[in-house]
Amino acid sequence: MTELKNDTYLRALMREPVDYTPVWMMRQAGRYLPEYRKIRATAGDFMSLCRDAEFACEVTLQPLRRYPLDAAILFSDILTIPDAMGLGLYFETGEGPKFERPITCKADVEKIGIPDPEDELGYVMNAVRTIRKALNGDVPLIGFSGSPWTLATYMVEGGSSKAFTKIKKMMYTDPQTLHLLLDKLADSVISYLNAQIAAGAQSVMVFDTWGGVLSPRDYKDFSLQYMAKIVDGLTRFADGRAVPVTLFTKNGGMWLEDIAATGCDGVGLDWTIDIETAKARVGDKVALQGNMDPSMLYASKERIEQEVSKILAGFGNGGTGHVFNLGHGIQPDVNPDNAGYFIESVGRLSKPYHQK
Ligand code: 1CP
Repeated sequence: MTELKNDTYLRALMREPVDYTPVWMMRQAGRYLPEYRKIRATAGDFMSLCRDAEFACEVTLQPLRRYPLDAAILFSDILTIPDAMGLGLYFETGEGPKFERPITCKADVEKIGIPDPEDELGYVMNAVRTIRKALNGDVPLIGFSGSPWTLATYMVEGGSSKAFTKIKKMMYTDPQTLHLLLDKLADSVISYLNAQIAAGAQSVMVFDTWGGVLSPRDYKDFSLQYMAKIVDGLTRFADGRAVPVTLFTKNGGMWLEDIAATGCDGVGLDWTIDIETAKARVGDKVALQGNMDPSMLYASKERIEQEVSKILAGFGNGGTGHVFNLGHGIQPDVNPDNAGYFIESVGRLSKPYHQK
């Protein structure tokens, strides 16, 4: 068992008392930081950065050197699983991720296997072990994965999408094939996240970035059902303490009760729901993570501070069970000083909510 110097993030997710509201930022390692751009240029491309444990460790730690963050997040990507399944991930400059061999039919789905996390995905586990050692118990390390539905959108569309026509066509014309794919993905995510936990991740988060493009019924059948299977299959205790699990469906505010009912510890919120409303609906069952609009970081320091105050007040007194975050990833053209001001404001303004 390792002694953690700052376990505020883990305590808040388990709804235990804390001295202030912990904070981290989705995509906190990334292009808005000049030191990230420098290492990325040295590595050559994004996947070379992920495949090299020393590089991945360095970029994970960069935001922690600048800001008083309460958690580190593994530097990797959700698309490592489909890549390990043989789909051939590549990045075209300025165009985002693409696959050489997308999934088009049942035969394609039948061909793919569950990747071995210590073999095809061994580079991710090496990064987890390297980062955990380098963190030296300062703050906890968050491991992560995409949700089966979100991974499937990239695998069937062949990359990023706006209308999701290919996967929706499959959903409405050949649902069995899609369910077969989602089930294989759920098994892969369980084995991948459990391996991250065994390698040293102290909390895990599932990103369901595209669950919110589904109708309520389809969300339950094609996304939530598989996230619930994942929650059931995860290691929930390691290294002498609980390993909290957070589920984040972007645009999922309608389904908070259903998400909380999976048995997860934390629910990630985007900015399209008031945290006060979310707390009233599910705050007795789960912790909440969020939920400032990432574009607020373009605003003045006064405006950022005002928004942080509103969100803290919305969550209210007895403020445990809140992990402050943005409602989605930080934008690459944000001024790093504004991110710093945001993080510092959460620490300073949240203390009164936690006085005993
Ligand atoms: O340097 C570069 O050009 C690469 C940009 C980049 C980065 C920094 C990509 C490609 N991935 C990442 C890192 C990443 N991705 C992390 C690192 C840890 C951190 O938060 O600091 C994480 C957690 C992710 C997760 C991820 N990748 C998600 C889920 C979260 C979200 O933002 O919604 C998704 C949807 C992806 C796919 C992906 N990978 C990369 C890009 C540009 C995208 C998005 C493409 C799209 O919009 O469809």
